[in-house]
Amino acid sequence: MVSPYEKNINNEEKNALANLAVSLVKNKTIIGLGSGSTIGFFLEHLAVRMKEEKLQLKFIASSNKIAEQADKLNLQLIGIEDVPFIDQAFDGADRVDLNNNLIKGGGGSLFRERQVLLKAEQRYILADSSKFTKSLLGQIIPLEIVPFNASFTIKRIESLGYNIALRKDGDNNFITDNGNWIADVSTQKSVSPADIYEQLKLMSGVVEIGLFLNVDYYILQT
Ligand code: ABF
Repeated sequence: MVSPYEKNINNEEKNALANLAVSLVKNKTIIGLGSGSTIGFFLEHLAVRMKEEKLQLKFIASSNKIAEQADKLNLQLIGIEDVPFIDQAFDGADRVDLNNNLIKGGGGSLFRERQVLLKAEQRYILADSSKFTKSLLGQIIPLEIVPFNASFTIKRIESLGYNIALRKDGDNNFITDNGNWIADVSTQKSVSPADIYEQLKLMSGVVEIGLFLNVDYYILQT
């Protein structure tokens, strides 16, 4: 699956971020996991700390992909419905602006990531230097859309002046863990992220938008 966001191949930063985040994990808590490569590093390092310090942690995954990685590390996964809240959530982002507004969804897990973040009491976003940008104006914004009548949903989005491309996974449409599609929307610098959110999030057929605005997250950076 091709994400519209170039990835920072500098894994050194991601590892440093992961280690910083691991040091913030509190024992006997429930940890929410975003998806993405940085959280992959976070899990690997946390598994080491858990063994060394015999930490007792339970995990809620925001994607099948990160759940599989947690499973391989023999971490205890529970369902998001099993608990009334999550103590700490750790996640990544594709872009972070000067006001800590985020673009997320490059990995296609934006709906469940937002659910995990919403349920968490403390929310940490691990962002390497390639993610920071002065503004989110004119960026590509991922949308999760329902396949039923999707061509009409796309036409309605295009009628608002947006260019939109269904994200591919090989020759097929990328399918999210919720059985939906991802549409990457190119936006104009003349339209604010708040207006884009307003226009597109309310559109029938759109499940989630990759704009996380005015959020109270701790941004962990190197
Ligand atoms: C996830 O982290 C997604 O929202 C986003 O696409 C991804 C980017 O992080 P990384 O660069 O670590 O893969 O939360």
